[in-house]
Amino acid sequence: MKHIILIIAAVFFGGGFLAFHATPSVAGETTGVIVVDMQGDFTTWKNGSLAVNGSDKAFVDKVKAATRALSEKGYLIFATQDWHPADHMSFFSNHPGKKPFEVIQVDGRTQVLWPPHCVQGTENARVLVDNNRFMAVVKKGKDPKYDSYSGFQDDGGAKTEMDSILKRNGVQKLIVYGIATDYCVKATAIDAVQAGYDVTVIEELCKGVAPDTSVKALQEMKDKGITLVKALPL
Ligand code: VGL
Ligand code: ZN
Repeated sequence: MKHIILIIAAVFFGGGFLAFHATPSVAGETTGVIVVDMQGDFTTWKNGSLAVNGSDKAFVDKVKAATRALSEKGYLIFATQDWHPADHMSFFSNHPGKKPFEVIQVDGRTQVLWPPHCVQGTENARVLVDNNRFMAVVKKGKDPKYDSYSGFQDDGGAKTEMDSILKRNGVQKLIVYGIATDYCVKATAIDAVQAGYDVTVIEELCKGVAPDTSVKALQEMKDKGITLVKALPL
């Protein structure tokens, strides 16, 4: 009986040991992946209210395939999810007389007024990549008073649980991609590099709201020390 328990324990802990070492890491550096805001409302595929150019089914399928491949190689996969209450301050409809994409000042901050999108509990707020791939899905933009492009913190400075979840999992390097290049991908990647992570953004797995702001966003990320690669080196 004792032997059987020992064998079971050895198999169990041995398996855990192998699984741990199967995680891609160089000199103890664990790499995580943040899949940013892959939600129906940002895609043309799902007729989203804030559909970003080029976010058709083929693009979403490419992101899904890349995420699956990274997951199967043992990378730790995380996601962000834009998750707004209906009375969110970023919706133009909550500002009488304002139009979609108008820019206003709120407490000294520049705010783009968006069409209502990613309203909590709605079909198009769902993350389009299979949920069982993720170690954690970090919701953001829940406070009606603040927008939150970054997966790490909102515009009022309130932190999400992203940094502590990554730290708890030993993550030091991050691969970041998703929607939108010029807003949530940019803000998440920049906050990640500022929090001390080594960050790589995969360009072909991102789509932007507008070409000019997307070009600027890529340059800004590069200037902040983020590595840009066209495609996954897989
Ligand atoms: C985003 C605009 C408003 C994004 C979120 O995911 O980039 N953009 N909310
Ligand atoms: Zn939003």
